[in-house]
Amino acid sequence: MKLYDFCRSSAAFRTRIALNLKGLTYEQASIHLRKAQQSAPDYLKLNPQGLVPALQDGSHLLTQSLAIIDYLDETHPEPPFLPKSPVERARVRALALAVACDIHPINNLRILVYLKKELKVSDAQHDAWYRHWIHEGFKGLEGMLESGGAARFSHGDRPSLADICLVPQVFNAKRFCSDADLAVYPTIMRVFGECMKVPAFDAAQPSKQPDWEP
Ligand SMILES: N[C@@H](CCC(=O)N[C@@H](CS)C(=O)NCC(=O)O)C(=O)O
Repeated sequence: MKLYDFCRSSAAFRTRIALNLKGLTYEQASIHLRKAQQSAPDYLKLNPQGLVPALQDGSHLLTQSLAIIDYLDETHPEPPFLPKSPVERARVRALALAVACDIHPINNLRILVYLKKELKVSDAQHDAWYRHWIHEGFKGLEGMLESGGAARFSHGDRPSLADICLVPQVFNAKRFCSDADLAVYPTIMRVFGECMKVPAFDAAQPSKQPDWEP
């Protein structure tokens, strides 16, 4: 398998965690977002949305991290990313979607670039935007996690789709929010700490990727 990837992309980071949890080996092709390689004609032929990740599996080219993760879960069922019961599956999906649909998209690179280049916001306004949406999103996520009780991970005692989405979002948050800012989300940060003890999560982090540059 070949993953079209970028070290700092949190959607690609989700996919790396999923591949690692399944114990799958994969080749990485770096699409440098700051150099706008996602908009290069050759890449747009692969993914017309101009986003990473994309995953090539044989003759299949898959896009959208959650669709890729579902595909991996369906083709390699162990360990499963979702619990068995419908109500628990719904909870895990809700936690994952709270990140992937409600937090991540509004702080994505192209949004931030538009704010700066087209709307001419200052650096301070740009950073305020970023932090505002992290806090709005994390307040809700913290409450959703708290209501699930004192599990080791987001749901239960093994990593799920919810953790696969949560960890990259915390990495993103740490770029603009201090540890003190994030300490007001003790459940998110505790679950994040538990996940990072798992080698599949640790190996997927941005600074451990071949295309990492600080
Ligand atoms: N919903 C998509 C989001 C993909 C996405 O937004 N990727 C970002 C990096 S995390 C990207 O490629 N951004 C390029 C850009 O904004 O120009 C997914 O989950 O795969």
